[in-house]
Formats: sequence, C-alpha cells, structure tokens
Amino acid sequence: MRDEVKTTCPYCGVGCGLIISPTRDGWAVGGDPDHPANLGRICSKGAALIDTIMAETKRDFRLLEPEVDGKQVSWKTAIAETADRLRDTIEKHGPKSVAFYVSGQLLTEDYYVANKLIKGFIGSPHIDTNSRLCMASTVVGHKRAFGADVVPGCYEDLEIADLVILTGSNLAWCHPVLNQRLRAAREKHGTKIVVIDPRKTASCDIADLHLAIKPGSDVALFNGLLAWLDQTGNTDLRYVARHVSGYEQAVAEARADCPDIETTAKKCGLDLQDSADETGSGLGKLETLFNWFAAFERTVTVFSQGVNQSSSGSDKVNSILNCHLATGRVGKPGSSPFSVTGQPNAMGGREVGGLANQLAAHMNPNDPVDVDRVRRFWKSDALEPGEGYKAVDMFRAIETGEIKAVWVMATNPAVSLPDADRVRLALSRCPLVIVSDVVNDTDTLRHAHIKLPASGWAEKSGTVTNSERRISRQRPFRDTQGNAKPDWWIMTEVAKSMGFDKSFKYRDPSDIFAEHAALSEFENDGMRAFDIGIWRKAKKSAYDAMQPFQWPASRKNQPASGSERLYGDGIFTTSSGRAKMLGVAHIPPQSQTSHDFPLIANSGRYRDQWHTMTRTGTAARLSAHRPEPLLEIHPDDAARFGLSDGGIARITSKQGASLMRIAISDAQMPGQVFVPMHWNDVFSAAGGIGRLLPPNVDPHSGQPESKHIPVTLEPFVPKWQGLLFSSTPVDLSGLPYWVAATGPGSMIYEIAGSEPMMFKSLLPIAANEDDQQVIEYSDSKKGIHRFARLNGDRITGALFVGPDRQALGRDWVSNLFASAQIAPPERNALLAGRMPDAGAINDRLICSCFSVGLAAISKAITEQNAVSAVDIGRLLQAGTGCGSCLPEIKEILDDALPRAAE
Ligand SMILES: Nc1nc2c(c(=O)[nH]1)N[C@H]1C(S)=C(S)[C@@H](COP(=O)(O)OP(=O)(O)OC[C@H]3O[C@@H](n4cnc5c(=O)[nH]c(N)nc54)[C@H](O)[C@@H]3O)O[C@H]1N2
Ligand SMILES: Nc1nc2c(c(=O)[nH]1)N[C@H]1C(S)=C(S)[C@@H](COP(=O)(O)OP(=O)(O)OC[C@H]3O[C@@H](n4cnc5c(=O)[nH]c(N)nc54)[C@H](O)[C@@H]3O)O[C@H]1N2
Ligand code: SF4
Ligand SMILES: [Mo]
Repeated sequence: MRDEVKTTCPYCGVGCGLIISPTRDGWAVGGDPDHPANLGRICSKGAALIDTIMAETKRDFRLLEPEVDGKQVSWKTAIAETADRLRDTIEKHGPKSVAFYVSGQLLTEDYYVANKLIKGFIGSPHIDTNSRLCMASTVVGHKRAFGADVVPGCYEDLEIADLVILTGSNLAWCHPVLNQRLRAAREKHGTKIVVIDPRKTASCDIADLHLAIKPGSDVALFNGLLAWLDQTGNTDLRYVARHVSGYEQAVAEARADCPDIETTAKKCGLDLQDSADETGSGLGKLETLFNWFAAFERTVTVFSQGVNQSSSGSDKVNSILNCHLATGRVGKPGSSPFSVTGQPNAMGGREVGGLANQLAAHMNPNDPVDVDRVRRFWKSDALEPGEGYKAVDMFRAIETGEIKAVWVMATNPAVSLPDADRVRLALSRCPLVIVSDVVNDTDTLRHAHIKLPASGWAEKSGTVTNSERRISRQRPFRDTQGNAKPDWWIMTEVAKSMGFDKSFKYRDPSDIFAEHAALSEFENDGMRAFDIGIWRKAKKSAYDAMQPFQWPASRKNQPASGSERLYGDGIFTTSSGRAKMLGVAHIPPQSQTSHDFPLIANSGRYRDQWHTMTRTGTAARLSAHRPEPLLEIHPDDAARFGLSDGGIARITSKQGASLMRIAISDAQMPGQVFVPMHWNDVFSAAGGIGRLLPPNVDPHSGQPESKHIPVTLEPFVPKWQGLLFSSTPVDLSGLPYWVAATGPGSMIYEIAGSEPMMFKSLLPIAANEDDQQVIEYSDSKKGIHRFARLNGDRITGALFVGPDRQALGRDWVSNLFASAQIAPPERNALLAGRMPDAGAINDRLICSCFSVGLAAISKAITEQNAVSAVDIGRLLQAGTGCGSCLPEIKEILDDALPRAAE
C-alpha cells in the first residue's frame, strides 16, 4: 500500500490541509486534523476532488501534449518555438511588446519564476495576474493604511470574536470551512453575526442581522459608522494618539459624507425603521449594527468581492480599516479587519510581486532603491523601474497591437475579464498567444498558437499561502498524465532556451522556494513585512517535510508576539510606524441604470462550482447543485418583465447578451438580479456573464466592477425544449440555448430552440461501432419526440424533446449509461418518458456528500415530520458530511414549516 500524502486544497483561500489516502482503485480525500486552517474539516468542493482528478485522465478532456499551430509536438520543439518566437518579438518590437497574464492558482514557485523571467530577464514590466480581478483593491487599501499588504488577523479571530461582520462576502459558499468554524463558535458562545450584502445569501443562515444595502454603498455605511463612533465617544483616542495619523481628516470627511444615521441609511438604501426584531433590541438594523460595533471590543470585519470588485473598491477597504483603526482593533485577538482571499495562492502571488504594480517580496517597482536591490539579487541587467499594465489595460494594449506576445498561465481571461468579447478580439489579433493549462478546451485556449500542457493539482509540488498568511505545501500523489509538466519547469526551460540559463538553474521547487525566501530577507531592515528568511537555505528534505507556518518567519526581524497576528502592538510598516486613516467619500458605482438598462445585475459564485468550471464542471455531484446558470430575480421584477419561473431570459447589457434559466426568489431586492460567473462557451451556448460586464475599474487598484452591470431582460420563449444525454461530448453550436452538465453516467444537456430541426441528428454517433440502432417515439401533433441510441445493449445517447422543459429523471437516465445492458422495462420507460424519479422538475441536489435532493428533503418534512436540520440528518444523512448544505436545508425547512408566530 502506498503512503498517505498530506497536501493542500487547490480551491479557495481558506487553504485547507487534506490527507490523501490510497484506496484499492484510487484515492480517498479527507480533511487533515492537524492542519491549523481546517482542523480536519472539508467542504463539498474539497470532498469531490478525487472525482475531478479522475476526469483529468480522459484524453478528450486533458491537455496531454504540447501543440504548436494546431500540431502536436515534442517538448523540445514546443520550448524552442516558444523561446524563438518570444525572442523574435523582442528583437523586432522591444521587450515591452511581451506580456504575461498569470494567476493566483499558480504555486508560489511557479509565480516566482514567471515574475523573475519577465521583469528581470525579458525586461518587460507587463505581468499581471487574475488577482487584479480579485484582491487588487485590498492590496491598495492595506498599503495605504498599514504601509504594507498585510492581513493582520488569523482564522482563530473569527472564533473568539463577539461580533463578526461579513460584508461583501458569501462565506457560507465561498469559504465554507471558515464558515463552519464560525458556526461552531456561534453555537458555543453566541457570536453576533451581521451580513452586509444587497441580496440574502446562504451566509445569512447564521446571521443575527442582514443589511441589504444598496449595491456599492459600503463607503457610506462605514463612513456613517465612523462619524457616529466619533460623535458618540466610542473611538479609542488613546490608541489613535499613539498609533494612527489622519484621524481628524478621515472623521471630517466621513461626517461630510454621512453626518447622521438618517443620511447614512438613505445613502445605503436602508429603511431606518426596518427593525432588528430578531435581536429584540427594538432598534433599527443600522442602529443595532452601530451599537454592536461600539459595544464589542472583539469585532472582526470580514470582507471580500462585494467590497473589492467595485469602482470604489479601494476606498471601501479603507472605510472599513478606518473604523478598525479608530477603535484600535487591528491585529488583536478576536479583533481585526479580515480580507478573506479567493484563490488558493492569491497571497503567494502578492508575495512574489505578481501584480503589475508590485516588484518581488513586497518591494516597490517605482522605488529605485528597491529596483536596484532586486536587480543585484537576481544579477539581472534588464530590470527597469516602473509599473506594467494592469489586466484590463493589458488586454487593451494587446488589442491595439502595442503588446504582440502574451503568455497566459492558469487563468481563463476570455471568460473572467470584463467586456469579454473585446478580450477575445484582442487575443484573436495578437500575433503570439501562448497558453499553459491543464485541460484541453477553454475559451482562452481556443485562441492559442502554442498550447502547453501543465501538471494538475494532484501532480504538482510547491507551496501556497492562505488568507491568514499561512504557507503550506501542496504535494503530488500521482504521476503526471501524458506529457504534462509543472509550470515552473516549462518557464525555466523557456528561460534557458532564451539564453538565461545561468539564472534559472532550478532542480526542483525547493531551490526556487529557497531563493524566494533569501530575497525576502535580503537587505530587509524590518520594513518589508514579508520575510521568510529562515527558509533561505532550505534543502529539499526540509522543504518536503514543511509544516504549515505563518509569515513572517524571519531570522532578524521576527515580531516578539509571533506571526499569528501582526500590528497588535500598534506599530505599523510605515516610516513613522503609524497607521493611516484615509478620508474617503461615497461615490456611486460607475455605470448606473437607465431607461434602456433598468436593472442591476450582480455576479458571483455558486457553492459547488469553481470559476470557469474547468475542474468542478467535470464532477457529477458538483454539477447537480446548479446544473444551469440561473437568473435570480425578485417576483415583482419577474412580473414586470414578463418572466416566469423555470423559463429562459435573455439578459442584455451595453456590452453583450446571455441566456439563463429564470429563478424567482425573494432573496433578491427589487431592481437587482443575481447571475453566476461560472458558465462559458465550453459549457453553454450563451451562459457567460463576462461578455456583459462593462470594463469599469477602480481608479487606484484597476480592479473591475464585476458586481454592478446595468441590464435589461426579456423572455426567450423557445418553440421546443429538450434534454440530451450522451456518453461523449456533443457539438451543439448553432442551437440558441444549450447548457452542458456532467451527470453520473453521461453528459446531460438542457437544450432549446425556435427552429424546427431533425432532432435525431443531435444524437451522438459512436465511431467504429456498427451494431447501433435508434429506438424512437414521436407524437408530432404534441411536439413530443423521444429517442435512444443503443449500441448492442448499451445506451450511448438519449434525447427527449417537447414544447416545454423536459421533466425527466436526470440521474436515472444518466445512470443507465454506466450499465452494460439496459433491460426492456428501462427501454420502455425511456420511450414512454416515464422515469421512476420523473416529475420532480424542480428537484435539485442539496447535499453533495450524500446525494440528497430537494424532493427527498421535502418528503422527509411532509411525510416523516422532520422539523430540524438534525432530523433531516438523522433520516437522510443530508448535512452530516461537510455541512456546506446546512444553510439550504434550513431554508427548505423554513419555507415548508408554518412559522410558530404566524
Ligand atoms: N464555491 C466557490 N467558492 C469560491 C470560489 C468559487 O469560484 N466558487 N472562488 C474563490 C475566489 S477566487 C474568490 S475571490 C472568493 C469570493 O468570495 P465572495 O466574495 O464571498 O463571493 P462572491 O459571490 O463573488 O461575492 C460575495 C458577495 O458580494 C455581494 N455584493 C455584491 N455587491 C455588493 C456591494 O456593493 N456591497 C456588499 N457589501 N456586497 C456586495 C454579492 O451579493 C455576493 O453575495 O471565493 C472563493 N471561493
Ligand atoms: N463576472 C465576474 N467575473 C469575475 C468574478 C466575478 O465575481 N464576477 N470574479 C473574478 C475573480 S475574483 C477571479 S479570481 C477570476 C477567476 O477567473 P479565472 O482565473 O479565469 O478562472 P479559472 O477557471 O480558475 O481559470 C483557471 C485556469 O487555469 C487552469 N489551471 C488549473 N490549475 C492549473 C495549473 O496548475 N497550471 C496551469 N497552467 N493551469 C491551471 C484551469 O484549467 C483554468 O483554465 O474571475 C474573476 N471574474
Ligand atoms: S473551504 Fe473547501 S474549497 Fe476552500 S480550501 Fe477548504 S476544502 Fe478547499
Ligand atoms: Mo478571486
């Protein structure tokens, strides 16, 4: 038996430690009880990791060999072509015609090499990362307030706080294990929890208060709070006098913006009278929040994309930090602002300087002293002072032809950047597009001249840094598939081939990590908070045995209080040692509603999908939670736009259009809709949202405003709708509506169209199989058609078409594909369209650990008298695995059970 491997989850910034244990036919995954981030916990995405890596073994899915201009080539050729074409571009157009666009999903070692190669040796400042779309506003906020990009707190703070404010964070779905820790703490000592979010989310499940503020009004809220704290004598003036500058000015600006609670409520679109009855205080919600903030010394404010992805994102961050600085609540136990990071290595990227306005190891590209220091350390002649283009501008420069070669690694900008059609146009015009990815088809890869197959999570070795500054090892546990190679190796070989061999002599990731650590302490007098100097000479054996640790881990400048929390002593990383409160004013989002675009679309995440779905989209149990992208809309707006639940809507913005399934929901405020960020051209005909996003960015951070899209809606009424099952992927281009999902035994496509067609032609035909037959049933009058394609006794395709959405048992049919033989009763059921679990059109997966759907939970409530999540757990096991579905189970119970008070 092989040994267990301890590694780190490749999804969110919680950075859970995992234990991978070999089983007879593969591996099992579990939470690592010894890892401080999760202490054994895990969420639905982490628990399904083995399912997703199994998909990576399939040839029609995984990028296994390098390709140049559409032809499969050896690595030798691919490296030489990449290096030659880059060199050629540089010779003709200068180094600044080359750009790298990288990702918070690279490991620190990959990231370090990318940054060193382009800035230090190619001599171009143009490297940016998808963290621009994610954490850039927080980086600006941290630097302006603390002097460095530092998250002062740690996860334990959420457990020992008395008040936790979640603003612009759907922690329950996006950082589920942190949410589990918070839930457990609340059960123990009654933590007060406040959610500030324009819509009701799963995170509201454990909240005492939900403030559904007007989108984009966070600065007004925190300015109102600051002015009120000052006015009511609830700031810590002793702390301010010793440790903070800018208090008077920040308060004056806050007061000018929101002089009183009435003005604050108005700017935030809140009703002052909207009482916080849940709390029994008799006060309004806003006033209750203010009072609690004043009362609870131990307050943590968690913030994420509702704050960062905004044209005032940086100011939103500083308005939050201002309130914490004014009350002396930074880096103390249970008392700190807390930016939760999105990607597994969002933090590592910031440490190596992956953003266009960073250098390396927390140094500044505009500071000649820093530039000279890095130049000497790298022994590089090419490093120049100055910043590169931020993501949106970088793709503009590609469009105009200023940048002529771009290397995209571990990100999918054709989907995730705003104004995605323009990004695609830019890529299609770019003379040299190099893409390193794990899978063989993404919207971005479709534009690549050179495709480089990268090793995936299960195969890679390196480190990542989580939200609480904790560095952990990702360790490989299976052989790389095909000819894929680690990202650091690919770049190193290209660097050598370009003539930089002396500077890229790494034998393995431990060499890179040691160099990174050495740079972090090089001439560091303590002003660079990021210092992991104790690792500067780490050998491979020590690196392999690395236990998770928080930075700083410095030989010379280690804070006496340790690394768990920073700045708790009130000494900050500015030249004066003081933190800065910054006066900020509320500015509404850049694009507003108009006659033509009267609604605001807000985009974000689903519990069981990860970004552009390249990994989570391949697991049946993750796809079942939300098999299609939903347009969530308030009932009044649905009526206003003539939309019905379960129908399809066309969503149009100034930039583009998309089609989504309609879900009417009270969780939405009137005037706003919510759409997921995940779907794209590989998984749908028109389910992407990037094409609709205006390229509005925060002026300081360059971060796009992904949460505020003026749109209009109209119903899309197809003539027919269908459900197609296939053992192999089907090309449905030409159909106006299709969405692909991975089912338990087949692919499942929801399809719809307005033109009559030969439906049979949609059925997949297996190559080289002659024993094929199609059985069918048609009632042309009613527009009903059912087909099954059989190959011997095996089913390889099935299609159900009718005038309405097809209410069929998705799982039952898909599961037939896994059996060697389908029996006559099953054939009959297929043709009759009568499946054992048919009829439950609105059934959807709730618990992905135990595959329990809405229908089963509803049945347990009505037939078995379940009244609590505990009952549901006892009867169905649902909610007893990772716990990610508990908010939804409670919501179903709430909806189904008569309220005691009513
Ligand atoms: N399941 C899942 N988890 C993930 C990811 C994933 O793809 N799937 N991605 C990871 C990554 S990279 C990231 S960055 C994180 C993101 O994690 P989160 O930021 O928690 O997730 P989002 O859904 O993008 O947005 C959070 C909330 O901001 C709210 N919001 C919108 N506008 C405003 C506003 O003006 N003010 C306030 N206060 N709130 C607003 C939205 O309604 C939404 O509920 O998640 C990480 N975790
Ligand atoms: N509308 C809207 N847009 C958004 C957001 C939003 O909330 N709304 N959120 C933004 C945020 S916060 C983020 S972080 C971005 C995320 O957006 P992206 O980074 O574009 O999304 P991913 O799907 O994570 O893309 C990662 C790619 O890298 C590949 N990959 C995975 N592992 C590796 C590896 O080890 N090496 C290599 N070379 N490739 C690998 C995957 O197959 C995939 O193609 O989206 C942003 N865009
Ligand atoms: S919370 Fe879930 S997705 Fe995030 S690191 Fe932990 S297991 Fe992975
Ligand atoms: Mo992110």
